[in-house]
Amino acid sequence: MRIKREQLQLYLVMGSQNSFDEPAHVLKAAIEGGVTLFQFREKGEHAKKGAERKQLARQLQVICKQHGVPFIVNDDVELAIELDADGVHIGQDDGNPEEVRKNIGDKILGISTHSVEEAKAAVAQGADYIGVGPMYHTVTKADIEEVRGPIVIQEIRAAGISLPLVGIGGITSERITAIIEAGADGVALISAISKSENPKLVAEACAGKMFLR
Ligand code: 3NM
Repeated sequence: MRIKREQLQLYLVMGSQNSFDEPAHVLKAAIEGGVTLFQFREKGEHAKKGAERKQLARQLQVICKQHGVPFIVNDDVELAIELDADGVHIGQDDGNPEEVRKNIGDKILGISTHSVEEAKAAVAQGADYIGVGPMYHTVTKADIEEVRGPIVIQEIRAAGISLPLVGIGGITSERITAIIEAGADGVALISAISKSENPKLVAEACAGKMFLR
């Protein structure tokens, strides 16, 4: 087991484009509030590039290390290897998972899925956990799939897939219970925490919803 289910309980995904405040401040506060896993997702129109992007990744990785929170890199296998990150998270269009696994060896591999079929494929491809989304409508990601909600998680569990799993997309603290009850081990959030005025308080509220199963 490269990742424990408990580590997926409250998964913060963030890049500088997602926060008004310094990402380092947001991350520290969110970890204090109970975030258990972090994904560096510096992506999109306003994302940092090159050396600046790498510098931010290192800064956030240090904060994660100081608090014992695994640091996952979105998409960029090369960066994950260079920084010796704890893992990589890839989407359906981000390259061949088997190849990624070969390149990252024993690091954590997360795969975004949207259906039972994709979840089955992710298991076969050696994912350590899957993200399932979008749970709800979100403006954070431009190219989201159809919103079907927590029912997709129920379908994945009913198909016998027991892989560690988080729901993602439009999740707020009020929506966590439905996702956990559907069979998720945790939730992945961006804006509810990263764009909050008080990330620590929001993370605490989210963490308080996690001890249900
Ligand atoms: N992936 P927020 S939805 C990064 O459906 C991402 O796979 C999704 O941001 C998917 O918590 C999403 O602000 C955005 O809604 C999540």
